[in-house]
Amino acid sequence: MKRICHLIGAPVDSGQRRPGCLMGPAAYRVAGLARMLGDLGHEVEDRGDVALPVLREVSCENPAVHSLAETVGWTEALSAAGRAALAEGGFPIFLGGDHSLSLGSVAGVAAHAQGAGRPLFLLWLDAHTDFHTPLTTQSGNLHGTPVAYIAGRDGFAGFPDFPAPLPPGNICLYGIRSVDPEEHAALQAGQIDIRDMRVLDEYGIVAPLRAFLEEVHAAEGMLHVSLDVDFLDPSIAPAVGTTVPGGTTFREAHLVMELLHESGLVTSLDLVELNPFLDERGRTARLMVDLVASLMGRKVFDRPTRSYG
Ligand code: NNH
Ligand code: MN
Ligand code: MN
Ligand code: MN
Repeated sequence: MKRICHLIGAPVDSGQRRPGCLMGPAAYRVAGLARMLGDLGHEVEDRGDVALPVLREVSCENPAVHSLAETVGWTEALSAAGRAALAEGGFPIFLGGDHSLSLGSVAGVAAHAQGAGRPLFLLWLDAHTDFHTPLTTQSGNLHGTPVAYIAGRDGFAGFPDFPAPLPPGNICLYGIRSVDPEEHAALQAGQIDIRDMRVLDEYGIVAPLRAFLEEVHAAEGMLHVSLDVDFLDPSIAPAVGTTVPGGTTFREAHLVMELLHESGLVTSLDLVELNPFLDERGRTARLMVDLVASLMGRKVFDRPTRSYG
């Protein structure tokens, strides 16, 4: 299926403390993202980088939290950008930027889905669950919070209300291997699907993902995919501030992307946490572009596969 890809640069660095993610959008452009999408037959509109609006003063009871006003500013600006892209019939691809950008990208997508009367599903490809609220985070890094915001947890004073929070059954956290105690307690109490590495080791990459995709298909849902670089094993993707051993391999990650392509269900995408300052001659940026190629239809042979449509 030919898409109109809207590239939305999100040079967000305020959700963590290791400067460099702001260079992510430039690195994806240098690595040839637009050319690759064009070669696959898609239309590409590079909307440039979103700018941070004038900031309001916002405060938080948790003294550990930093860069709150910036994060709220990015949330509002990126939400508007994502919503506009979908309203124009585009397929938004957010070029991050750290994972706090998903507070905005998913809010915009959720607003659109609500208007269109379609349920939204979320596939979170990450080593981490990002299920803190600003009140529970110990690191104070707000890139660890978007899933909680999307699920409608309390504690986001100062942020816009999340439009139509996702029911837990619509969220799948996949590739997980690092969870903080507060996140663990909150997730233990809820019903979010957690496909941690233990599950993927036992059942493989395919079955747990297909089960989730079947649910999206059955509900005629929209599907937002959020791809954190640390979903990948650090040996193949070193350009990230929070490496965690035991991540997905090159082929496992591509297989996830290939299954997503075949499903035809994905309607928006985040590429997050790439820190080009930590990269080795651009290899992580190039791998991320390569994974997007698989998600957008590149394959070795075109043969009939399982279809959901
Ligand atoms: N859970 C940790 C925190 O909140 C780490 C989050 N870091 C991430 N998330 N990279 O994907 O600080
Ligand atoms: Mn993350
Ligand atoms: Mn992560
Ligand atoms: Mn489910």
